[in-house]
Amino acid sequence: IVGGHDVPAGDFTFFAQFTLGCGGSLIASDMLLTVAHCAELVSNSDFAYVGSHLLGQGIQRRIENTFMHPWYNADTSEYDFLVVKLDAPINNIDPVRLNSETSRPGFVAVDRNNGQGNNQPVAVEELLTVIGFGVLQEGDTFMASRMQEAFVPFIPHHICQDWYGKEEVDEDTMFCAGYRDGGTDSCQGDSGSPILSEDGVQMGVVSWGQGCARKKRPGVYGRVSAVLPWIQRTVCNHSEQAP
Ligand code: 4AZ
Repeated sequence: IVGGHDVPAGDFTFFAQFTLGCGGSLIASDMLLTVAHCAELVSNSDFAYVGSHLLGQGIQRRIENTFMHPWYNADTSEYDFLVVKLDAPINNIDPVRLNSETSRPGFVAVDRNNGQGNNQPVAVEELLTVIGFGVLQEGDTFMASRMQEAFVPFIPHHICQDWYGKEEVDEDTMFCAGYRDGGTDSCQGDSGSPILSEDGVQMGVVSWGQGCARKKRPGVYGRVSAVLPWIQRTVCNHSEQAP
C-alpha cells in the first residue's frame, strides 16, 4: 500500500496473508478469497496466516485446495478470483461480509450543505478502504511489516477507461479506485487483498494496475458482486463448515 498508514491492532482480523506474498480474506471458517493470478504463489505457500496486523503472524493454516474462477483470463485479468480451502477451520474470527449489490461500489448521496439550506444531496464517489502488506512504494523490495490501510475513492468506469487508454478495464468484472493525481494506491504484494466499503463490506480484490500510485493509473479491483454466486457455490460445495 502506497500513501496509507498503520492499521490498529485488532482491526481487519479477517485478513489473510500467504507465506510467499499475496493477501486474501476469510469468507467462511475454512475458506479464503484471493485472486487467480496468485494461484501458484498461494499453492506454494507453506501457510496462510489469519487475524494479525503483523507480517508473518496470526493463526496458521495449510492450503488444502484452490478453486480458480472458470472464466479467469490471464491476458485480460477478467474474473481474477480464487477461493482457497484451508486444512482446518478458524472458529474464533468472523469472516468478512461480501458485497452483493451490482450497483456498488458507485456513488453515495451526501448533503454537502449539512442539512441547513435548500441544497439537494449530491452524488459523490464512494470512499473505499484498501488494506494489505504490499510494498510502501513502487519498486520497493520488502513487504510492509505492519498492515497498511489507505482510503481511495471509487472511480467511474468511463473515467478510468479514459485514463488507461488502450488497456482494457472490463466494467462487468472490475472497478477502479484511487486519485487522478495518484499518491495513494495498492501495490506489489497487495494482490488478493480486500477493498472495503465504509461499513466494512468487501467490494473487491486487489487485481492489477500500471505501477503504483501513478497519475491517471489507479488501482483496478476484481468486482466481488460479479462473482458472488460462484463464490457462494464454491464455498457451499467445498467448505466442511458451510452454514
Ligand atoms: C502487483 O504487482 C500490483 N496499483 C498490485 C496492485 C497494483 C499494481 C501492481 C495497483 O501485485
